[in-house]
Amino acid sequence: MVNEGGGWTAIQRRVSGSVRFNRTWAEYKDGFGFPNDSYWIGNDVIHQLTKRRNSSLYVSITLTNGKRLYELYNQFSVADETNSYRLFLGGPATGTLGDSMSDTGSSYYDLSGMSFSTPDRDNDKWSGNCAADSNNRGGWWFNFCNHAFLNGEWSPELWGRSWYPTVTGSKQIKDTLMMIKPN
Ligand SMILES: [Ca+2]
Repeated sequence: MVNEGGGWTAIQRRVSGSVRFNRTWAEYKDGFGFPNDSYWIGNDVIHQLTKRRNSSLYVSITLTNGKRLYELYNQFSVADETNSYRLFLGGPATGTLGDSMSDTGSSYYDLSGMSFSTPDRDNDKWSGNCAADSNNRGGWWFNFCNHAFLNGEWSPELWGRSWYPTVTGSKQIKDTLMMIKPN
């Protein structure tokens, strides 16, 4: 578990292509990767960390030009496996990325309330499987499908919509980070 200081725990980090994110339900459940490299902490751990207390979610994306963008959500929690790790995200969101997860302006892309999907487990609202689609190939709380997605294959130019519309043509991405903290 990675403590970023100030009580923050990193649940996701991408800094290179050394760790694949095209993984199964079981792998996203348990987590994978390396704390000081790229990793997913694991859906069971995220649930345990957020089940009792209100938590905040902080997302940051550093672009290849060095510019770092962020978004902060004041309410974040993930249900247990029985409930398919359903996401709850509350606002208002603040930051420089813009809200591409919770209130996108389109009910097709709002991720709050969505179950987690992986390439081998389709829980999304689309007729296909967003997690297995060539634009994505990774686990996430897909709807129909997404305006935000940070678990795609490296390098990021392969990601369909990493953080639409602020970060498109995703080859701009140098690294990503998702952290949580109890409120
Ligand atoms: Ca589907």
